[in-house]
Amino acid sequence: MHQPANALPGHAPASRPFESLQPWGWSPALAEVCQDRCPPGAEPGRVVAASRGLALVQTATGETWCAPTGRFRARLQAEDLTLCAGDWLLLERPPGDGRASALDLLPRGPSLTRQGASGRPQVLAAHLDVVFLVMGLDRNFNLPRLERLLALAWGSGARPVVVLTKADLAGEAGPFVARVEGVAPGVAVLAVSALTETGLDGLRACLPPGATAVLVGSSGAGKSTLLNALMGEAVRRTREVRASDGRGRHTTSLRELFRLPDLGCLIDTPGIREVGLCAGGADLDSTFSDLAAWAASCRFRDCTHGAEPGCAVQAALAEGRLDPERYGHYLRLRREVAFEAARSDARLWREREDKWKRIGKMLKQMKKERP
Ligand SMILES: Nc1nc2c(ncn2[C@@H]2O[C@H](COP(=O)(O)OP(=O)(O)OP(=O)(O)O)[C@@H](O)[C@H]2O)c(=O)[nH]1
Ligand SMILES: [Mg+2]
Ligand SMILES: [Zn+2]
Repeated sequence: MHQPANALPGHAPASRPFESLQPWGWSPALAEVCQDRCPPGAEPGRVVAASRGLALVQTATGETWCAPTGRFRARLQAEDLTLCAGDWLLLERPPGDGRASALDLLPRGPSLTRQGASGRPQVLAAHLDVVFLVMGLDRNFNLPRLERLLALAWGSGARPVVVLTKADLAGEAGPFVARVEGVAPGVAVLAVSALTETGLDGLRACLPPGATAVLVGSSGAGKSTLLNALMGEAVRRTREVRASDGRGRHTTSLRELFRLPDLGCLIDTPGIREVGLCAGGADLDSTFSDLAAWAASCRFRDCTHGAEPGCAVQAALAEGRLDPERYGHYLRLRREVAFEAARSDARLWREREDKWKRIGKMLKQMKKERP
């Protein structure tokens, strides 16, 4: 499946160690952190895929499965972290073929985070340079959903790029591109077809060697098909969308990182059913940068752009410069982020109270034992 970066067995040379990980996204910044945190005998590796506490990791000498040590697992649990594709780990390998142990997680760079089903933030992919927001030019085309994905992508800290796939089905892609540009100020929009291989160079240009991107979008958008086209071989299964409603069949089930020949790394993800926004993972100011620009001249600094006097956003609405529908979407997403922030605050408070209750009980118990 994945080609080892360096086919020779054994450890990388001590001078400029782990250089062979550069095509996998290893950077001087990571090397610096690693120097501080890597215990002797341990080495860094990038998570290619993670599932049920196990991670498939690319190291300087090849691919290996690993599981967190008990101590590291406890830390992950305490900090509410789950390993994900794109993470950088420090691991230790026993001599021979035994399974490696993960010891530590290097601080995550830009990562894509959504509100998980459990009400907790869920990191989908880490150490990203680019987020490809994939939408098909068939019945998959849906601007409100794209706005939500844009909020996540901007929140990641990586660069969002909209990829309109299946351009071969659209006839003229120009009008679609223009509509997307209307809701995505400041974002590059590419129209591509994996079928006819048009526009793929635009994607390649976003992914030089050493860079990492993730493909996100709903099921059936054509994410895995794009990955296969860029890989030059079918590494992932793809399936036609249902004829009845044009929806995908959730063909991809695991988030997985691939190294593209002569390019960077690309993480394919399963179709997102619900794009839940969370307070820490979404960035509405960048998503609605047109509104944010007007908001700067509102009379009140904490203007909510509702009924306040001197509201520049309301003025833009009244003068027809701001589309009422876009304003409505903005309000809806803002409410959602505020709700999730409040919910997460409540959860943190509950956890803190529980912790103090436990400590109180422990103290009582200790007093009983040693009066
Ligand atoms: N005509 C045309 N069809 C495409 C293109 N790209 C993808 N498709 C088709 O769209 C369908 C869905 O593609 P997938 O790549 O499986 O979609 P996905 O986004 O990976 O879906 P999930 O894995 O379920 O999230 C398949 O039948 C593809 O052949 C394209 O550029 N042109
Ligand atoms: Mg897929
Ligand atoms: Zn205002």
